[in-house]
Amino acid sequence: MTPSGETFDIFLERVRNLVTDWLRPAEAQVEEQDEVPEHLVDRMRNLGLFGLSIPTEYGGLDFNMEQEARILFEMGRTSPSFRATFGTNVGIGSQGIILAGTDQQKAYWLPKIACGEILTSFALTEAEAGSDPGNVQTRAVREGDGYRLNGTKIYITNADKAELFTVMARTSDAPGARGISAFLVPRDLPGVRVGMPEKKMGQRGTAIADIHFEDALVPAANLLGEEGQGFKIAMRILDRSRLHIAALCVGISERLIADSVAHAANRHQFGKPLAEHQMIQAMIADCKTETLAARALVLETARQRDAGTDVTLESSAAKLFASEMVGRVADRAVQIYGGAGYVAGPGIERFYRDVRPLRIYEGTSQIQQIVIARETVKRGG
Ligand code: COS
Repeated sequence: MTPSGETFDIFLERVRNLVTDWLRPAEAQVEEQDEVPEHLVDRMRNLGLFGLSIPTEYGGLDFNMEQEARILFEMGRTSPSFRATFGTNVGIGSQGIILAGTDQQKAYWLPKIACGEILTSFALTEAEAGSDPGNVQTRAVREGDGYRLNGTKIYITNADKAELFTVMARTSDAPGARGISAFLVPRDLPGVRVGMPEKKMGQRGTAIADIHFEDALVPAANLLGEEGQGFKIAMRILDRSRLHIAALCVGISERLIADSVAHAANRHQFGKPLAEHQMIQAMIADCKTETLAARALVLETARQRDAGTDVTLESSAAKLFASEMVGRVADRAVQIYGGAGYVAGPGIERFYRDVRPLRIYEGTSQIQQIVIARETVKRGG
């Protein structure tokens, strides 16, 4: 039940309608203007999407991971930039507070995050630390009742608009992961500067930008958890967000299959619809089979997580499989559409570009393979 007494199924129906009636018709506009229109952000906000994972006592909907995955399946059926508007608030920008925040930090920040009053970002990546977060060079040096923060983060999603950053910074010379701490850094703190959004391959409408910390004095009360726990906090945030991204991949794949099938039914070659040509059918069959497998893996992992099981391995497996899978599906969709898949009109080439970073952010496919292999060895099979 949502706080307004709706069942989850009714909520899901409302998400589906939002996607069909409002978001899909605006896809070309978002692409052209590189911006999600504010009235559509308002619709997502009013539905409660910014706080779907946040406990109800802080104004969120407190949906579990399986419910979140089902919402992502629906959101995947449109431009991933819509999902990105609230994705950081639901996951990487808020989960540090939920996992390790003090009562005061939770009470102060979570209500603003849940209702979408503020946007949040997760600031881990640096020039020499992306896949290797143990090498974070941003420094937080203890000074009086705070920390002096210096360093630069790069490629930070939603940094252009976010008002709160979860920042990983080095607080000691302890080797690798052990010297890293997590901080809540408000954007308006003197010494915090956000760079210009990057020009990028896809996902227009979502900005990624640098954040520069130049002698920013962060109050000690903004430390998340204890000193030296930042790496583990980041890993736990990513464990969760990898599953969130995997669910998004499934939704996008389902959209691409629906579009491809519609196109294949309507376009005729050699006197019959494309859908009746066996080589096209083989591509449709592969897309569908892999998507069903990814969907099942995501849902099963989400259920296990909701039951309290450690799903580090399974989240990485879901992210690896689903993000690689949606890349193949987008490639086949272009192939099924032929020339129409290469030109801008039907939006297939846009998805082809939009799905590419899914194999990179929240951990590359190669990082997921490392996690899966290590965990498998640890578990003995
Ligand atoms: N949950 C909780 N703790 C974890 C963890 C997890 N998922 N993964 C690792 N840890 C802990 C380890 O147990 C270890 O603790 P101890 O020092 O107490 O033994 C500590 O963290 C360091 O772990 P490890 O030695 O395995 O760290 P590595 O530097 O070898 O890195 C990987 C491990 C590769 C898994 C990690 O660096 C990673 O996930 N990298 C990708 C990061 C990423 O996704 N970046 C994308 C940009 S952010 S959008």
